[in-house]
Amino acid sequence: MYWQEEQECRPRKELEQLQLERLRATLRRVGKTVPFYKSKFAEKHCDPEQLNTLEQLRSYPFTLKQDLRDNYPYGLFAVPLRDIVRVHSSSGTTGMATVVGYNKNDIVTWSNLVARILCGAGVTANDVIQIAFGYGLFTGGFGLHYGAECLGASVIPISAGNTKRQIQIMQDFKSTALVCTPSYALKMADVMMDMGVNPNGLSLRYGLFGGEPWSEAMRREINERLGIHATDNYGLSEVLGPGIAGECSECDGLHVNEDHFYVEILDPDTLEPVAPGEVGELVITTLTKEAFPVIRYRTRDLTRLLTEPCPCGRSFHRISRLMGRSDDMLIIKGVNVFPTQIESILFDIEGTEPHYRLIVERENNVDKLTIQVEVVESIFFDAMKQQRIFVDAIRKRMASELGVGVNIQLVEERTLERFNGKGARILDKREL
Ligand code: DLL
Repeated sequence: MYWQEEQECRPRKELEQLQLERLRATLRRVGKTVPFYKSKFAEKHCDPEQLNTLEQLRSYPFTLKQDLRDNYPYGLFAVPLRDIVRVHSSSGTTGMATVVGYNKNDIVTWSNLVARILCGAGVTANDVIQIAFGYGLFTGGFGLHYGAECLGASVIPISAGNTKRQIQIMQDFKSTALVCTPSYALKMADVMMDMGVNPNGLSLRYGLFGGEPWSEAMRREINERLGIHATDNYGLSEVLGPGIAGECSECDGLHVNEDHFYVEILDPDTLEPVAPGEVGELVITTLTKEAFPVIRYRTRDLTRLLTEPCPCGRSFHRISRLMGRSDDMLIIKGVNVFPTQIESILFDIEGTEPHYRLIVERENNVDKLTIQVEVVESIFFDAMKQQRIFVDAIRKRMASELGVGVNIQLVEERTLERFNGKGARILDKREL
């Protein structure tokens, strides 16, 4: 149930005191060892010795992805390169790569934090974990791998891709837990069907999915099709990789490993804190990282802070399922639309397949969003009139739930791209 019960269930008062001590130590250290923070702190007259409350962190400067790029590759490291035992890098979808490093202690901490997430999801040392995240500069593969080994589970480091082989191995090696992106889990379900493999005949029981936004409806679909209990876990390479937050078996928000991360949820425009329960941008400060600490890192990920106690007994606050990145948010005719909202609606409509693509164009200065969605054969080949009724129903539902009109284009099953890693379902053709 817990990996580090004492830490995961620590009374909040003690937790906050520990956070304050760790925060002060981190600020003190980066202020001395990282020139970037030293000059930023001086500019804003921030003195870690004067930090007496967690709230006082609000006067400290933010760290942006651009700051990591400007200091490429090692400029923000807080220890000499000889102490670094691992480097990861995120290419991102746009722009230059960012580089992060870990020393020996960081790897031990990271492994334990991922072990907590695995345990929270119900996985134990008796499980056989198939890790179908890419191994390499991406933090997903190695992050989950070390966590699973730390837990004492049997690890199958298969990496992403070669889906038929994944399923063969899943059958032969009796994998009980699958670790990958939710997009890839769906692809596996499709390939199983093609191969005539009945998921109920497998040993699979758990799915730990993360690395990209997904909806509650997609969880239901994956659970049903693979016959598993799927949980969500969140992280980002600039801060750690996986291991920052994960769901317990309640599946009602992701517990943040708050003894290692201090989180703020801020209004992305005013950068002021939003009230608990309100949506805002997640900003994270590391409390224990040695090689690559980050102060007030603006993740661009949007979520809500859930402060009610969880029946699981962990004292850590939760964040709600991530809505997506603020930079993934589509603004269609001035209305903010998240791909995960569209996904939820589509998954709810009988006859659609869980595969879609969003195409955004601008015609005569007016935005146009076309949703291509796969539909089951019977609908695709339906009489024109029936098909029109179906399309109209989806269009109406989208308009009422999203608040903006969209075009719907039905496509035949198996025509849209499938993903081995993070899904890329948006094609924005506008020149903004
Ligand atoms: O995706 C780390 C990770 C690997 C987390 C495996 C969980 C499992 P990056 O490649 O740096 O790191 O991408 C980080 O992915 O800022 C979010 O926008 C998105 N993301 C990650 N997990 C989730 C999630 C890894 N559970 C970026 N829900 C983040 C929604 C997620 N978005």
